[in-house]
Amino acid sequence: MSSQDRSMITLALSKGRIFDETMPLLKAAGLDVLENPEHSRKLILPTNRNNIRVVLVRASDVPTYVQYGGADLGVTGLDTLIEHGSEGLYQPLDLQIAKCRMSVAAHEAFDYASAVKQGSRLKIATKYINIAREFFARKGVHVDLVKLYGSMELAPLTGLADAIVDLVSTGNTLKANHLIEVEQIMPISSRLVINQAALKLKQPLIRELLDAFVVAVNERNSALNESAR
Ligand code: PRT
Ligand code: MG
Repeated sequence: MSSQDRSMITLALSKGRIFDETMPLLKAAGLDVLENPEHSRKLILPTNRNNIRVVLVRASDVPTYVQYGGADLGVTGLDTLIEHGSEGLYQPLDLQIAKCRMSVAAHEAFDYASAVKQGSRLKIATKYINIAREFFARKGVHVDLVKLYGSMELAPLTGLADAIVDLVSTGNTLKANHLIEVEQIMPISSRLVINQAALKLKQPLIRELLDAFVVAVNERNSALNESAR
C-alpha cells in the first residue's frame, strides 16, 4: 500500500529522540504506535488506527519523504528543515520537542573573538553548510566550509577546522572535548511538516490529526507551566 492511497495517512518519524518525544503527543492525540522501534526491525509500524501508520526514516530524510509524498506528514528538527529547504512543505506547528540550539564552538585555546575581529578567514567544519554559510555571511566573516557527516567535535582537535557549527543541548559533548560555545546561532526544536498536496487530497483525516496535535501541544504546555509555578 503506497501513501498515495487516499484513505491511508503515513507519518514519518526518525528513531531516537524524535520518536521518543513525539510518542507522548501521539498518545495524547489518541494514537498508539503498536510496535517499539528499538525492539523491532520493521520500518513500517502500525497504529491503533487502521488508517494511520508510522514509517521510520533517517532524521535527515524526513523532509524528503514528506516533500515527495512518501509520507503525508512528519516530524523534523528545524536544523534539518532549514538545511534541506522547505519547498512543498506546510509547517503548521512547532512541537517544542527535541530542543537544543545551533551554535559555533571552538577549541578552548583558540581565540575566536580575536580571529573574527581581525577579519581572519576561518575554517568551519559542519554538517549544516547552508546554515553556517548564511550565518557567517550575515556577520561579514569570511569562511571556508568543510562538510562533515558526523563527529564535528573532532575537527578542531585534529586541525581540520578552527571552529564547528553544531547542535548543543547540555553542552557535555563540547566540554568533554575541550571545546567552548563561542556563539549561539538559533534555538532549535522539532516541527510538524505536512505535504501540501496531501493536505488537500486527504483533508478531513489530516486536519483531524493536525487539530489533535495542536490540542496535545497546548495541553502539554499548560501542564508544564502549571508544574513550573
Ligand atoms: O543520527 P543521524 O545521523 O541518523 O541523524 P541525526 O543525528 O540528525 O538524528 P538525531 O536523532 O540524533 O537528532 C534528531 C534531531 O534531534 C536533530 O535534528 C535536532 O533537531 C534534535 N536534537 C536535539 C539534537 C540534539 N538535541 C543534540 N544534542 N540532535 C543532535 N544532538 C547532538 C549534537 O549534534 C552533539 O553531537 O548531541 C550532541 C550534543 O549534545 P550535548 O547534550 O552533549 O550538548
Ligand atoms: Mg545523531
